[in-house]
Amino acid sequence: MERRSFLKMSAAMSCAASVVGCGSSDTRSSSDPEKPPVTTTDPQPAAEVVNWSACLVNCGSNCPLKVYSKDGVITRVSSEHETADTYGVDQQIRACPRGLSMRQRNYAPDRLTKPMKRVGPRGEGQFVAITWDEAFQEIAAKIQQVNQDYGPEAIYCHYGTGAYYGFANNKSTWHRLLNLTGGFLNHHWDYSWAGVYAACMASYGYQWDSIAGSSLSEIANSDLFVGFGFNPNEIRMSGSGEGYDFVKALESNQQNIQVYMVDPRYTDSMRGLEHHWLAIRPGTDAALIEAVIYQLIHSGWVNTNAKSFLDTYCVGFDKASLEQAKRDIEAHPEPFIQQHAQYIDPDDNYHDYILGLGKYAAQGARTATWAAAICGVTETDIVALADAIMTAQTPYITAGAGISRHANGDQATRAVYTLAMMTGKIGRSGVNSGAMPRNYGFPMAKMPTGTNPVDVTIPVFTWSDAIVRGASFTGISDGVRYTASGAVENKVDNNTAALPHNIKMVINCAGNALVNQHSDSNATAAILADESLCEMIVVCDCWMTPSARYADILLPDTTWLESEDYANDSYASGQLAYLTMMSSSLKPLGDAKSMYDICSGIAEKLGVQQAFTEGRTTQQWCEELYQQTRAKNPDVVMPESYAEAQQQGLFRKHVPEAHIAYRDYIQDPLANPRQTVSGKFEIYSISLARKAATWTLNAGDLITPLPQYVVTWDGFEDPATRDDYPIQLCGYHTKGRTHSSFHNVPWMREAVEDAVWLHPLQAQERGLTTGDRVVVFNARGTIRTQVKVTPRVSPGVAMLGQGAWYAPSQNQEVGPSGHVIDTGGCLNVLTKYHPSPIAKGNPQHTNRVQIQKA
Ligand SMILES: Nc1nc2c(c(=O)[nH]1)N[C@H]1C(S)=C(S)[C@@H](COP(=O)(O)OP(=O)(O)OC[C@H]3O[C@@H](n4cnc5c(=O)[nH]c(N)nc54)[C@H](O)[C@@H]3O)O[C@H]1N2
Ligand SMILES: Nc1nc2c(c(=O)[nH]1)N[C@H]1C(S)=C(S)[C@@H](COP(=O)(O)OP(=O)(O)OC[C@H]3O[C@@H](n4cnc5c(=O)[nH]c(N)nc54)[C@H](O)[C@@H]3O)O[C@H]1N2
Ligand code: SF4
Ligand SMILES: [Mo]
Repeated sequence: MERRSFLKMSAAMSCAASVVGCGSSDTRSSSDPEKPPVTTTDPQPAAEVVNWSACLVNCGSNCPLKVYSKDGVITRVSSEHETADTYGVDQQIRACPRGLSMRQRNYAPDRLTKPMKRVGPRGEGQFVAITWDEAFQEIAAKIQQVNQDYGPEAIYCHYGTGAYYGFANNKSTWHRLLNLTGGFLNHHWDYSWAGVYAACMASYGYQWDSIAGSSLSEIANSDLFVGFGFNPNEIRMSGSGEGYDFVKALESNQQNIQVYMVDPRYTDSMRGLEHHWLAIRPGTDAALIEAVIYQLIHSGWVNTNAKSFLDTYCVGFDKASLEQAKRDIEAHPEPFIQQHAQYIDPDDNYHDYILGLGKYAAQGARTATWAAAICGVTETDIVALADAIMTAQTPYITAGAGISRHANGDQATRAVYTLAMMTGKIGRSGVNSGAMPRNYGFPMAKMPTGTNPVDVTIPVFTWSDAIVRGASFTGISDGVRYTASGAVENKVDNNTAALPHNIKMVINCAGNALVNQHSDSNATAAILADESLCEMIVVCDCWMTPSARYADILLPDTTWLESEDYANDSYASGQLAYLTMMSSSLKPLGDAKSMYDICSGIAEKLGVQQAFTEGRTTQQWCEELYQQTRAKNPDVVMPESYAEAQQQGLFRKHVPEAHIAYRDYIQDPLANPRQTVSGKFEIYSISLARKAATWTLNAGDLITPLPQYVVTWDGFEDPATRDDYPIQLCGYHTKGRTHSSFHNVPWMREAVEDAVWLHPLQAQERGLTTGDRVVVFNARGTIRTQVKVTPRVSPGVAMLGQGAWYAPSQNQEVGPSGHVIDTGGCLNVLTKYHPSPIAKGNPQHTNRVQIQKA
């Protein structure tokens, strides 16, 4: 892309984002792009060549990129634009501005070019260059020593979503290596969806049903759309992404659809597409939903319209339903299921809970008046939403994962599922279960990782605590699980799983979740800085990120554009599937090596190189895996060899049939039982009833079998923090970055400037106007950033895009919290390390803060 058109586009994007001051973006955008290194003095200019590569960041699309270069140096990066661009036939898989900024990212001044070893105190960022041989030797020696002194459970391979290669990705390489040397501690869940998975297992029985809702294209057949924290136009921005699918489905809708969006922020997924924006307070969706359901029950609508659905397909609506479930489970032939009967309390049913009857008489009814005071949505709007749901024949209800990344987010997600059940219409065309829509990926072969001799995993969010006290982690206190999965998922956490040791070695590859993306950055940094706790940290990245500064050994990886590999369309590219066979004409910067070559080098030092490589080079593996991929896709015309496929670059596949959630179960519930304890949809989760009775919870946490709104730490109603920190601060995934990725690209910082969004009421109280420098703080830390005053956020709420790079003040300036100010504006300086009650997931959107002029 031409520099000028990029600037125009970034200016347009800046205005669309309504960040600060977009009046004169064209003239402000005067910074020159990075100068790529000059590698030739040849007076005869080299010809420009083009290679297919891909953007392998974690936004769910892996857009193909066309990389133009001369003599091994990138000249420009463009997108796929060869086709006629007919939606659903040959639509262009256009990259967003992040992918298109890859030239600047590739040559960023903070690129890592040599293996390095820490010299100063850990975290201070002082390194010396070492040879690859020294790096391999040190890492291999430490793997052996930690294995001997503690055991393989003390070697933890961390989460990292920066490089979705088909071949040399971090799991295929590092997991394969470590499985050959005694094993390692792995994690279950991810930072994205931990609470969603746990919610889905409790309500619908199966983790992966959480991303198998009805296809977005089914919105075309729907007469009501209700989205909770649903923002595909900022989080799935690819030409093949869900954002485009969503807009197209609305465009082709002939059902006079009404669109309700429930979000504390007016997002780009609205822009007038919505009829109603319900500006909710973060963390209060369950209260809103309870009041909507109160309208459904109290009006008699449920009795007439949904009761037979609830009786046939669900457990827990009323006392009779739970009494029946108790009898059925007492008579169940499988002892594990049978023992759950003791935990079922028929008085704890949803009907009584919502109407404030029986056991819940003292609590009172969940009326619109009650909910409005909590969630900030007016009574009138709550009643109108309930009316819309009662009128609709084909309600499509869905939720993004933002609502789950909260203190009680597991249950907020269950509340959405329950709302979908209460409509009594799941299984029809146009209707959804509340889950995220199903997407299709291009089937692709990967290098096998082997079997991990370590048979326990920890919830991903708990790794930092496992460095401090992992040896006391058990299944019932910290969510440790055996590695069994699949049909027994509801059973695996009812076990005696325990961790034998604290984590002593961390391998962090293609991730910035050591300090930046994990919660409570200041406290986490202190844990990492203590060399007596974690004895070695290995980081493999392409740039000097905040997490890379905490490395003992720092390994420079080649970038996507420098790699020979392949990638599919990842996990959120809607109903188009594709495969990019990547090639490169670039000279990798410095001594960077691929993850495959890095792990192969370590494998040699550990005497397992042959087993690791099976004697194959990268090219040979790609050829082998290409052939396997080809065999998996007989419907796609693919050339004979990997090399020819690299020339062609891109392979597409349309997925013909839309998915309708639970159609099979609704048609024949006995033949298609759910994997819940009862085999049905559970409004009252029987496995949660067991957990509520048997788990050891953190102070203040609560597990309820029903999806209840509860008052949480740092929530809207939290009595402990609401006076000192009167503003609710909620994060979101900004289009200016993918998490922390692309933060170091000046073009992107210019296009979407970081700013904390604040409602005019709170701004006025503080004398703040757009562009003012502010400090945002709570008991955990202080960040400094700028403010954007806008009615695009709920009153009393501040919103901040997550992922800015943690940068504690170099001259040790201390903020109102008593901590060194983070001048980078990293949201995680303010987030709490407090795993959610059920999933033990990351509640990073639940925060309370104070904001002042800096
Ligand atoms: N541009 C961009 N795209 C991305 C990413 C990125 O960083 N940048 N990250 C990718 C990844 S890995 C993931 S997991 C997904 C994340 O996608 P999501 O999990 O959907 O993203 P979030 O931005 O956290 O939340 C979505 C919306 O929920 C709203 N929200 C937050 N709290 C609440 C609440 O309590 N109630 C309601 N009703 N709404 C709430 C937010 O304002 C936001 O608009 O995005 C992916 N795509
Ligand atoms: N406060 C708050 N925190 C959050 C979230 C939130 O909503 N709020 N969201 C959470 C979610 S959903 C997620 S998924 C996580 C994401 O957390 P991460 O998985 O850490 O994602 P990124 O920040 O994108 O980091 C990717 C890393 O990979 C590196 N990288 C890129 N390309 C390559 C490569 O080719 N090779 C190697 N070796 N490295 C490469 C990048 O430089 C970067 O350091 O963050 C979580 N953190
Ligand atoms: S939409 Fe996602 S995969 Fe595509 S270019 Fe943008 S960040 Fe990369
Ligand atoms: Mo994520």
